[in-house]
Amino acid sequence: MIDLYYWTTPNGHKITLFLEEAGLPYTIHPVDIGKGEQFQPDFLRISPNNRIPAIVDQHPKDGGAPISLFESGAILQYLAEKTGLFLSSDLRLRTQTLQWLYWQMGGLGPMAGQNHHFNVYAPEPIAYAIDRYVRETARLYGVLNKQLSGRDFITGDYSIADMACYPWIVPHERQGQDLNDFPNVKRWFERIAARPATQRAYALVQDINPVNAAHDEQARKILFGQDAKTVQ
Ligand SMILES: N[C@@H](CCC(=O)N[C@@H](CS)C(=O)NCC(=O)O)C(=O)O
Repeated sequence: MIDLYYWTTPNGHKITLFLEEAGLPYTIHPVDIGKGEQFQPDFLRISPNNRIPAIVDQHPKDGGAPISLFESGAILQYLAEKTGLFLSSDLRLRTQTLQWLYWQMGGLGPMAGQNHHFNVYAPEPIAYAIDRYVRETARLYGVLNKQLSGRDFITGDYSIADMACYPWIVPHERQGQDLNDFPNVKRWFERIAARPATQRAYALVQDINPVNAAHDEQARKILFGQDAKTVQ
């Protein structure tokens, strides 16, 4: 059994995509990040970076004590290694998949995240920041589009690299991107959206966070007012 500490955000969706595909039993513990639940001491013990997602694997492969883990890329890799699914054991394929997983973790995720921040959440529009992140997001979409040329998925078969990237392409409109400019990404996107496991993963939003309201003033303070004092 996997305990999943989750909220209905792109990084949260990565893990439900995996768990639904793999059919691993899991229990969701919602962490409403707009209400500050990521600062509860029990959660911080598992996720000291006060971010979702995090997991606790109650029955690790080695038969030892439960393992807890934060960082969505590390969680995807751990679950793939636990199950033998969505990460090839072939050295070359595995290396390719991990490379694109870390491309998402270090590039697409953070850049699209800043894009959302300046396009949607910033209290006033800052043209330079919006332009910078919309352009960089477009560049990354272009890189992904090239990689997907002649491939159904990022490294051949559906893998944890696809599961990491897909949730960050879902909000393409609010990132100022048009999928028609990236035809390979568009086909890949539609292919993943049609998977039953993807539909089950995204249907969880209705149960966990049905209103999915824009952040109110209090939530913005919690999410965007953090500094070193917040974590000390
Ligand atoms: N690199 C981390 C990023 C996680 C992250 O940014 N999570 C956001 C939601 S998508 C969060 O928990 N935010 C809470 C906060 O900002 O306090 C990962 O991939 O797990």
